[in-house]
Amino acid sequence: RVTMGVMLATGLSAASMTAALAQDVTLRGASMFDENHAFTKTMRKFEELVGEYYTGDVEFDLRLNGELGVESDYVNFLQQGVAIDYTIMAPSNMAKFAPAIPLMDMPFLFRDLDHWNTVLSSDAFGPLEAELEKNADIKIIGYTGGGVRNLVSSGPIASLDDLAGHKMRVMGAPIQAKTFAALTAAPSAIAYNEVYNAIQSGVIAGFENEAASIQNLKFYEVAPYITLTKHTITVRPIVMSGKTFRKLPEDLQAAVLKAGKEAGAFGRELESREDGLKLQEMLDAGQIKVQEFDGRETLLEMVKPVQDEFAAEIGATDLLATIRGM
Ligand code: MAV
Repeated sequence: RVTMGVMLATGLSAASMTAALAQDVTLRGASMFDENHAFTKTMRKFEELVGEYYTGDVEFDLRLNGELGVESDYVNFLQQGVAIDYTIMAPSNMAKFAPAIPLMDMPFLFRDLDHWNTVLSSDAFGPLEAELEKNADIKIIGYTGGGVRNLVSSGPIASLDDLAGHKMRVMGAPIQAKTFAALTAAPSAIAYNEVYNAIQSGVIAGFENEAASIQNLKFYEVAPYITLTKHTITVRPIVMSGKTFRKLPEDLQAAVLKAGKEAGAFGRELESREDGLKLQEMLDAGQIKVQEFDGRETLLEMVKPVQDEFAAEIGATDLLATIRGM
């Protein structure tokens, strides 16, 4: 770290001293949740690790509880380089800037947790990251996630018959709506912070989500039925605005990349381990009713053509084949 003393001794001007001092950086992050959610814990880990790896001064200002909105807002902020510098985000919430990115969190992409782990520890998603950087100027610095998404609804859904015409909220990527439409449900894209009210007022009968978030935002109060379709194991990039990243001193950039990668690994282990426990906690507390879905294998067959069509549309047929073959 360059100190004033060093600068004086080496004859640096007052102007460059001011410039060096002004490099003290504050990075603002956003979470839709409180301190107990795996995403918030992962961002706290990221902050801690950056602090460890960077010798300069860097501060973090993480805004919790959706103070700065939801992911569909965050993606605009990051793209414009305003309001926030980093967050954790569902690929499907970045679709409007990068049409290929929702392949990462497409339902039924992963067979199981092993497959998910294998894909995430490879560089298979490289081309999708490149598209995001080019189109949205958003940089993926790590991957967290590991929650299993299930149907969450105000009434029971036991089988395909109950799913027919089921009014449910999906994330704003076209592939999400197409997938659930292929399963005969009636999906609509609604902002995450409107879901609770939409269910409560009967506009929709449910949505789909993972245990950590159902618990943190108390969705069970309006939608206590969890149907174990286990259709998605979440992939959640830790992202930074390219506009922020480029402004950072080089050694801080290096610290951010290293910390992002490691915080991601921390978050994946945490959320995948806690997923079943959180379901059990809600069950024990009498907050949810959990049931199996009769005919999960059929769902897989129904969505495969939709996946193939989407991959062809975004020029990712080979990539999808590679991921399926891993
Ligand atoms: C969960 O809270 C998370 O997976 C988050 O990343 C998503 O944006 C959200 O669900 C959602 O369904 O929009």
